Amino acid sequence: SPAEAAETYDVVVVGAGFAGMYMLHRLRGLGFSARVYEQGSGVGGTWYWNRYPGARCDVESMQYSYSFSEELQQEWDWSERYAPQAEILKYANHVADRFDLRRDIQFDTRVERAVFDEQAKRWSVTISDGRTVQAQFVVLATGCLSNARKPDIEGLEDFKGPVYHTGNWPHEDVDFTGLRVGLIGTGSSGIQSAPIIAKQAKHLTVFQRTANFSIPARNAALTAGERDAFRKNYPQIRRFAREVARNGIYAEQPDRGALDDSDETRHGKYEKRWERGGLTFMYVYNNLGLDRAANDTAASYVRGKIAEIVKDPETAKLLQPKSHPIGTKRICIDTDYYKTFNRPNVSLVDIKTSPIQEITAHAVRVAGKDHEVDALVLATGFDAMTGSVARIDIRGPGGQTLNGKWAEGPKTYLGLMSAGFPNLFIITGPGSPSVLSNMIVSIEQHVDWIADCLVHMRRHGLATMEAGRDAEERWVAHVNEVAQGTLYPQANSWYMGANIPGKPRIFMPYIGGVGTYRRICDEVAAKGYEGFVMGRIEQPQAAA
Ligand code: NA7
Repeated sequence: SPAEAAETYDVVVVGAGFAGMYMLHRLRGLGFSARVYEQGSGVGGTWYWNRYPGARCDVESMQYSYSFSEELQQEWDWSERYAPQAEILKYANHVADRFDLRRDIQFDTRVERAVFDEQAKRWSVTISDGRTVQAQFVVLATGCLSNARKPDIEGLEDFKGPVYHTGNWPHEDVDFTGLRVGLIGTGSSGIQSAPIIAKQAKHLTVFQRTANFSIPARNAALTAGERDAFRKNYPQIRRFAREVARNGIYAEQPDRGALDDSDETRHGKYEKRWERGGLTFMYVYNNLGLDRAANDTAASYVRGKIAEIVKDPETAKLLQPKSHPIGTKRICIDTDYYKTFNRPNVSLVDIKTSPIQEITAHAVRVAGKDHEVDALVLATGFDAMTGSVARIDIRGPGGQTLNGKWAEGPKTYLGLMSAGFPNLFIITGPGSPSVLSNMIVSIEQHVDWIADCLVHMRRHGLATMEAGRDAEERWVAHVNEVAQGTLYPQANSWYMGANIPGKPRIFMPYIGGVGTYRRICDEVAAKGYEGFVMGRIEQPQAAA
């Protein structure tokens, strides 16, 4: 039959970012046949697409790196405390070469469709070159922030100059010299790119809907001594990141709440953290994400800093976030963001009180005023966590679509599988810590768990595995309950799907912490994959 003639693999992996690459490496090591399809022309995923000026990881480079290979972590030299995009992409390419991954990756290829064949108990996967291949398992390594979202602003199509999205940046250099640039969006991408664009452009106009909190990165070159300190202690550092730290990042863990300290002591601690820079600003106390009054102390400290840095009081006021508790929208890490607004060639336009009316051939119109620009940069974010999965037409037994099932919000068991879709795994999916963690730590945990699971199935002659409906319901309720115990759902964030018109408001990632989550996943596996439903390979019926 044609189906039998088709290429067949044990596993099809969708995406060759950090998740897909490591998945491939593990599968090969275990003797599974695997094929990876990647829509980009190279590896790296997020770091392949997000080439905007200033793109940089906000997790320190010595920790935002694979831990699965001792040689790899000992031999790679990160040059800075926070790696710039180009260096992370170089690292991804180095990994692909070092582990000879490319021969099993087909680039420039999208997975369009995956249909579960109930008879054969395997997936038929249709790819953009028109072919259909068969696989017992499909692993979605599609990334959480990979579906760039263009805003629905009237007239955007009529704009005569170039329009760039930070998440889909051209591979050739973009030069803004002499140009008036309009930047829409002030999340991480806008905040990282504004200072660089401002230095180049004739004028930069930043259109801000929601002011965001940002902490200075204090990026610097890494010294050989700093690198060695990490390398010598990697076993402890990695273990701590996996098992103890809530977010998969090795750092001191707070042991007290913000209100347990006097005003003066607290201020002193915030000062120290601000000087040190980076994400750990938020980990000075253990209740900033839980208690509004505690959170307010950190929020008002940062608002004070903004007022100190930004000279024009009106601009400073606009830049001070007021609509959400600090950290409930992903905190930003910047280099000279607030200072950028002291430059004579930078202006800030509030589009919260009066939204952009329309974009014309040469301008962005706000409150009846035309702000003339020659180029537009959209730093408007992503259809996060579910957007890339939704672009694939996934059909389980009985023809049920994953998009249909997730219409009211994504439902998974452990973020790993969704009931009704056998043999379909998701790496860092909704319902797992994913975007609330050091992604590489979460990726490695998921890949290892999936790899162990496939070995278990092979050993026990199991053909299918699926999330049980009850287990899934309980997990969804638990994810929701844990989120409701925090301040996070108070913000209109992409964690909540709030940035996409019409997307259901559900807090998607699991906020219970990376260590706790790992223990839960390990216990489930130890209990014979409790909550999952396994199907045996059927004995062939006697032929009639
Ligand atoms: P984000 O964090 O989603 O930020 C997008 C920004 O664009 C944010 O300021 C949005 O305002 C703004 N936005 C989105 N749509 C519009 C429209 N239609 N009009 C005006 N402004 C708009 O994306 P990033 O790329 O910066 O960062 C994503 C993650 O990548 C980041 O959290 C890190 O984890 C790395 P809003 O806040 O919705 O009012």
